[in-house]
Amino acid sequence: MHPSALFAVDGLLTDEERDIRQAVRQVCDREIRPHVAGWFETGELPARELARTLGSVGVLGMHLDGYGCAGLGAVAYGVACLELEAADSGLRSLVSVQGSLAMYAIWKYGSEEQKREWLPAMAAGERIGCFGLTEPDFGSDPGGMRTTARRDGSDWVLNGTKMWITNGSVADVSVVWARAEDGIRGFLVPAGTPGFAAHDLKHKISLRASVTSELVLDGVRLPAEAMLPGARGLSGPLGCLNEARFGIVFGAMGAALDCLETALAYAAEREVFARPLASYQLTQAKLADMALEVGKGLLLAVHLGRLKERGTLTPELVSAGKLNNVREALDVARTCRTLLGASGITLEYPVIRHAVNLESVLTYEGTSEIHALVVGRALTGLPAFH
Ligand code: TGC
Ligand code: FAD
Repeated sequence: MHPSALFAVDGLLTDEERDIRQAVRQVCDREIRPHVAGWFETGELPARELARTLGSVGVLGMHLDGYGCAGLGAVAYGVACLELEAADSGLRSLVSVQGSLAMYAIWKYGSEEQKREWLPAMAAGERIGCFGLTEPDFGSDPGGMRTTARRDGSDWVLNGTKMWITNGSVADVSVVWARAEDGIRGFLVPAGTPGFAAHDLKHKISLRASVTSELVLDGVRLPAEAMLPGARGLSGPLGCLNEARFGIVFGAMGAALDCLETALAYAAEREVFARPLASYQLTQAKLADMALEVGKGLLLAVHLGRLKERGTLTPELVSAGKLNNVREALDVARTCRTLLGASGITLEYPVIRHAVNLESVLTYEGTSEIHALVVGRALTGLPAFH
């Protein structure tokens, strides 16, 4: 039995959602799976080519309406994230940052001109975006950011450094959050603007099939129209994070499912003490526990998706979903790794790649501790961040 069949989760999807899931899986099987271990090993990703491929199947900004976007539902977007992350978290990251962070920021807070200029090309994968919130000294606490936006006549001048930015050096446009006189504001910084530079961060041992960069803003001069008019305060960037975190609730279960499928197949083939590994009670207990966690995680993801489609999904629930599903996916990946023995540490199987990727997923888009504190605040009414 396929692990996701245990809880009959497929039956909760519409025909359209199942078709989308199948279409994304086919693209991953054709364009990503044969190469992804190699990209991970070399730490090099053909991001531009991949963006075009992903744009051609319509997954970039697929949950947004208009401007070349498909306007699909939350669960449809979720199952696409699931299939992408079953291939590699880095691919889901590319899509999350493009669609849920950069495009969403423009779609939600941008002017009509900004939307028309950027969204259709970004949906097609012709242009890439990134989202610069984190700084070297302010990750969990973005409200402390030091990047500033100062008025000079009608222009803006930006100074500061952003750190750990996915798609940074390949982006045509960076959505940069900076402190202005009236609070935190978002700015669209086109690549090549004088004073702007992006440097890739090397020596990662997680999320290697993903571009991660530092953004340097040294007196970057922008016209007045570069500011996103609809966002003021921390609620601007945090509103985008809700979108991307939602995709991860599904995505993490994709990585977990890929590990579980690999471990099931391996345990059926591998003989230890003259019997298949799968025939031992200890193995079956591990497999059963993992199938339960994946099943529960999928049910939670679909439930949150349906709430989002009804407009009743709250940030606390998104935090609960991200906290649970990433934590459990990482646990599943580590347990699957044990079932593969020494083979589990090689890139011949996807398991260790998923496990080390999920270490990043546990940290970005709000660490597990931050999400626990968000849920804790919702339960007690007492904020414990400071
Ligand atoms: P706090 O006082 O709670 O709130 C400040 C303002 O923000 C509003 N707000 C939210 N709005 C929308 N959605 C949410 N989830 C929101 N949470 C808070 C809040 O209502 C308030 O609005 P207003 O109008 O009253 O001013 O803020 P705080 O400074 O105490 O911080 C709260 C905390 C810690 C939860 C928040 O700072 C946080 O979430 N920190 C984690 C930062 C984070 O997740 N960074 C991610 C960077 S992007 C990334 O990692 C991309 S990875 C690549 C990929 O996705 O693949
Ligand atoms: P810190 O905030 O310094 O946290 C260190 C530890 O302290 C963590 O365990 C944390 O949970 C804990 N901690 C923090 N506050 C508290 C508290 N109040 N109580 C208890 N414990 C606490 N950011 C972007 O803006 N855009 C991107 O595209 C992006 N992509 C990323 C890609 C990768 C591969 C990675 C690894 C990160 C990316 N990030 C991005 C940054 C990411 O969002 C931050 O790393 C994350 O928010 C945590 O910030 P930090 O690393 O500064 O850790």
